[in-house]
Amino acid sequence: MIILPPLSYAYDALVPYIDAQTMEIHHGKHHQTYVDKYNSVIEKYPELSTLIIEDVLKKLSTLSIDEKDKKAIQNFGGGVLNHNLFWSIIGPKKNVDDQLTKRITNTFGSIEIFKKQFEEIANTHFGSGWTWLVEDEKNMLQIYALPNQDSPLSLGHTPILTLDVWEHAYYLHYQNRRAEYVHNWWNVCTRLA
Ligand code: MN3
Repeated sequence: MIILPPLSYAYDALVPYIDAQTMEIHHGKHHQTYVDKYNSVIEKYPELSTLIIEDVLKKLSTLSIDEKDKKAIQNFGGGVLNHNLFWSIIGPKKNVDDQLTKRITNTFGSIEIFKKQFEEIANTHFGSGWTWLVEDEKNMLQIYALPNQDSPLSLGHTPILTLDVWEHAYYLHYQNRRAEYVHNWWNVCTRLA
């Protein structure tokens, strides 16, 4: 049984980039629903319910369980973890990760180039999903988008940064202007300047 982790900042802390009502519904309703639904599927599998979600998702493809439940674990377990990471890398105050900045610069050329590529992938992803900066199996940084609540953990990759591009993440304030949301998001992403 897992519980919804509280945010370490107030719902209105990210204004004007993310509005308070979006934050309240996104954390209090959407994220809570993923927690509840994950609990309801995982309780059928005592051997899985003792594991942390990261470990469940890492071995998801090898599990011999009902396919419908496997899909539910992928969707709801991913939904829980993706949001946990998302809330932890945004906030009202910058807490820049110098080592990550250096790695990104070495890989992509500059932070500006990286941000441009990340935004491009976020803006062109069709439908619901997340944009990811991950460390792949060769310890290289990669940017890509995954649909729905799919987690890079299931590909053997380690998530570093992630941006929620489901409409529920931005629609109240930005409506269809995803690119504006994506561009403004850097202001609240605490890990990069
Ligand atoms: Mn979301």
